[in-house]
Amino acid sequence: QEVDLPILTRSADVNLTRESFPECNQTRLGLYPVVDSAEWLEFLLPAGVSTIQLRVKDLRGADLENEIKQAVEIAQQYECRLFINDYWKLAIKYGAYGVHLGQEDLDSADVDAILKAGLRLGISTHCHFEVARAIQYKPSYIACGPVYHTNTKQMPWIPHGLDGLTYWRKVLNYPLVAIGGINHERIEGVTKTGVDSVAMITAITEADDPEAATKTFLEIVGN
Ligand code: TZP
Ligand code: MG
Repeated sequence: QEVDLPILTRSADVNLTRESFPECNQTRLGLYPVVDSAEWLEFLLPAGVSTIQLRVKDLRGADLENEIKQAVEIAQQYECRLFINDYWKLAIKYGAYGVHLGQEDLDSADVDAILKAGLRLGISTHCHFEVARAIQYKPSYIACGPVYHTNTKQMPWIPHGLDGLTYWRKVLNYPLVAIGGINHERIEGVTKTGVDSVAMITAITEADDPEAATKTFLEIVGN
């Protein structure tokens, strides 16, 4: 049987603003490369990157810990905001700037411990439900994706496109990171939506000249 579902509308007084969430980081993050080794930090930070994420998926134990420790040391040397993906305990242990968590990580991570230790929190989202859930944690930013199709991560989500991103920008007055399939051709359009930051993996790590690509992206997005 078909049921008429109410259309949910957002009234002006439930606008989600930065001011409603004083815990959120007011800093505009700018270009936000996502890399899988500390070595990438050595390479990209001298080029002017000031926000970066270490997303290691293939190391365990001492190797993993070492990679995180090294990355934190390099980031501190360049006063760069380093978010550690997934490994929030190690991020706390080594004093990273922040932690980036996916929705599945939220089930097990101790978000209070992260925030109490003074680390920032970033959360991945892909739909209304996840955005609503993420906001309850009062993160420093919300990552919204995929903006475009990406080969980097298998996901069941239909890309938002620029229209979707413009929508999120309009309804979320909250630090917003765009991610997914963003490259040279697309970065200007993405930046024009007014997002606070543009995250990229392959457009930087698989560029013929990652340093030159990074510098070009920095000119467009800032840091
Ligand atoms: N989350 C949403 S899209 C994505 C992640 C981790 C992958 C982004 O990689 P790329 O290579 O910039 O499309
Ligand atoms: Mg994760």
